[in-house]
This record gives sequence, C-alpha cells and structure tokens, in this order.
Amino acid sequence: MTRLSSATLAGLPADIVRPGYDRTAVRPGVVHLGIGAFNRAHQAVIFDDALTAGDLRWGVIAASLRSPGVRDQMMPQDCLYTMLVRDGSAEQARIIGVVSEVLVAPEDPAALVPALAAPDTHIVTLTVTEKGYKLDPATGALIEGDPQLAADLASLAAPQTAPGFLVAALAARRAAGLPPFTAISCDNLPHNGTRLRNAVLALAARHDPALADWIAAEGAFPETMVDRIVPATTDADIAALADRLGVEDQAMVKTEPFLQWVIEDKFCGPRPDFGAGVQVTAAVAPWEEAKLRLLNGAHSGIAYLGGLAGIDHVHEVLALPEARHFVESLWDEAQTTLSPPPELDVAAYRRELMARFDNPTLQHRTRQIAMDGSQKLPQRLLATIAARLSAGQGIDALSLAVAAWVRWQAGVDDRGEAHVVDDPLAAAIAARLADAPSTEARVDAILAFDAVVPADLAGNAAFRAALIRWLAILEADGARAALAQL
Ligand code: CS2
Repeated sequence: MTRLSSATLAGLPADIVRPGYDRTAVRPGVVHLGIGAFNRAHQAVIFDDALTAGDLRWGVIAASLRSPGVRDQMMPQDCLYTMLVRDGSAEQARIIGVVSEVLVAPEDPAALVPALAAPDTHIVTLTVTEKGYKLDPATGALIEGDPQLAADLASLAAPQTAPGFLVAALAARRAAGLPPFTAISCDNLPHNGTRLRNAVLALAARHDPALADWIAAEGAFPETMVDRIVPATTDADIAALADRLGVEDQAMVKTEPFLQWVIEDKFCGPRPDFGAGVQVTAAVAPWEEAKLRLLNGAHSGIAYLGGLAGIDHVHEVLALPEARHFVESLWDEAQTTLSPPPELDVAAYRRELMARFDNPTLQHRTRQIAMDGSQKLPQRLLATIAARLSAGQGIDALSLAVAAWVRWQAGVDDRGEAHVVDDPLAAAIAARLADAPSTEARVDAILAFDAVVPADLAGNAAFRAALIRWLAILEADGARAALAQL
C-alpha cells in the first residue's frame, strides 16, 4: 500500500489536520535522543505546536540509541506520522511534521555528534527510559560495570550511551566556541534533570575535568515532569488508520487527549514560547513526585496484579470493583506522602486519573507497563513506602503492589501461563529467587537486592511482614484473591 509522505499529504481526507507551516523552511533547533512512541506523542507535538505558531527554529532531528525500527518506519514517510487522539468514540487525527531526520546511533555514532554540536541546536530532549541513564536505580551512582558505559568511560570516539553522546557533543561545542545546549530529560525519574547532569558531569570529569567544569558552569539540565499515556501501536491500529487515510502510516502513535509537561525554568539558551500543555516553573519536584507516586505507582500495581490475573488492558482491570478499591487505597496511602504544589487539587487529580485509566479506546496493555519494573519500583512505590513507614503509617495497598511485582518475576501468571519478565535485571532477580525455597526466603532475597531496594527499607520489619503476607496469598490463591482481601 502507498505510504504517507510529502507526496501523499495533499490527498488525505479533509478532516485530517496537516502541518500548518512550510516544512522546507524549518530549522532543526532540537535533537531528541530515544525516538519512541512516547516522544512522538509528547515533546514532538509541543515543538510541532511551536512551528505551527510560526517560530520555525524548532524542528527536530531524532535519534534512536538502539535499533533501526523507527528510522525504517519514518524515513520512507519523509518523517511524517499521524497522532491519533482517542477518547471514547471521538478520534482526532493530526499529521506531525516536526521531525526532519531519524538517525540510528549504533549504525553511525559519529553522525549524531555533529547534529548535537550544530550551532542551531539549542535543546536536546531525552526519552531513553529509566535504564538509559546508566545510573543505579537505588543509589543514583553511575553503573561503571555496564559494558556500554565502560566503553564510553574508556573513549568517546564512538559513544554508546546517552550521557556519552552528550559529553562528546558538549566537548565539540566547547572546542568550536559554541555555548552548551539545554539538555532536558523526559523520563519518569525523580529529579531527572539532576540525574542526567550527574551522569554527564561524572563522565565528562573522567575525560577532561575542565570540560566538566565548563558544563557545570554554562550548561542547563532542567527537571521535568512529563505526562501522557501512549500505548504501543498495534498492527490493527495501523490497518484501521490506513482505511481512514487511504495510505499506510507505519509510524503512527495513539494517545489520550491529556498532555502535561512541567519544565524547570532553567535554560542556558533559546527556547520556544511554549504553548498549551507546558508549564515552565521554578519547582518541578512536587509535580513530579505526585505524578510518579499517584499515576505511575497505580499503573505498576495495576500492571502486575492485572497481569497475574491474566487481564490484558488497564481499563479491563479497572472494571473489577476490587481493583478500583485497590487503586483508591494505594492513592489514599500515597497522598499523605506528597507535598503537592498549591495549584494541584489532589482529589480532582485522582478523579481525572481514574477517568484516564478507564479510557477504553486506548487499549493500554498491562504487559507494556510491567516492563523494567526494577527501574521503576524505587520511585513509584518504594520511596512512598519508606515515607509512610517513617511516619508510622500503614502500607497495605502499596506493599500488595510490590508483592505482585515479586510474584511477576516467577514468569507465570495465575492461570499457569508463562510470560517474559522484560527487565534489565530479570536474570539477576531470577537467580536470587531460584535458590529461595519459601515465601519468606523469596522476600528476603528481594529485600537483600540493593540495586533495587534502598538500605532503609531492606531492614524494615513491617515492610518484610507485609510482603510475606501478600506474597503468600498471591502464590497460593492469585491476584484476584489478594485484591479481594485488601
Ligand atoms: C507507564 C507510563 O509504562 C509505564 O510504566 O506507567 O509510561 C505512563 O503511561 C506515563 O508515565 C504516563 O505519563
């Protein structure tokens, strides 16, 4: 079938929104690392809005740090793709034209550095997932034993990691007399800007202490909170869109109407006049903490409990009254640990979150959210639990979510069906659990895993007791039974 492209754009049905600017006049002011579906439905749309508003400095050169998949979807389409916004029976389609090129870093690492070092590049955004920063989830220190990071520590001639690319490009900018770019981490990590800065400075210092000092003095790494639910695109989504467009779009993304990007007001160079969905503010941490502990914490609980129960999608899990009760209980617990920004009405935010989770047209898979749990649990659930325990408060719902994650590591659900534990630490966790003969021993093996469980929780008797209680129920009777006992 004919593909979406510049040549086929004009023939699309009239109700499809098209780029409202001259694509040939756009200059690339942004380089994005990690072009997945989330970026295409979030930051890329914000920069597309800037182009639409008439500021043509904000085109995007995107890079994948891993595989050629997105490049192969987008380049034959002149990098055009459709964003489908779905809510109930309403569906809006908009063609996004902000991306001009997709590079595949492992194929040609040297090509990405000049893009990052170009005078027009003012902003670098990153969605490289939690594990892409090469930082220990529990402590935040550089994982020096990581083979890719070890290579970047040895030489930056052909970088492999996100921090490696940034350091190589910042060195090139400094050598050329250019200012640094503003580097914006858009991953769901607490203090993501500080983490990225720490990773970059630590790596730079190993190669050239003067470079590290320059980056520390001149660079900017704002904190951000990003929010939009973007389920992975399926073949059925692509086929349905082809029926509507009359051409095939292999790079389409589907998402919800909601979009939020809170960015710390800390740029070292130009930035667009951000429009709808973006808040530039002095303090991001309270937003980030509320989002991670309420939205993402509930998401992970729903993913593991729903996944164990053999339920495919978030909205189907929430069709169970006991699952809704679990989410509300988890939020009741998490809420007392927050210092929400004055503008955030937590009760209204919770109601809105539940409605977003209930959106049946998103088809958000529990398996997708279950990925990389070892990287997600510390900020989504464990920090919340530590805060509750130190205030002498209960952790019933929060500890059920963590126990469900432990149970998920066994690789079989409650019906006896096998699943892949998709996680960079899956093998290490499986090895620990393999030698553990009882529920207690499995909990102790997890508590002793200091890459995930921080020291203050590892020795906490109340946490251990709660995990043992829930894991025993999950192992004997399954997730539905555990939910019914909450
Ligand atoms: C989800 C997030 O996959 C996951 O872990 O919890 O991607 C979530 O959909 C986004 O953070 C929403 O902003």
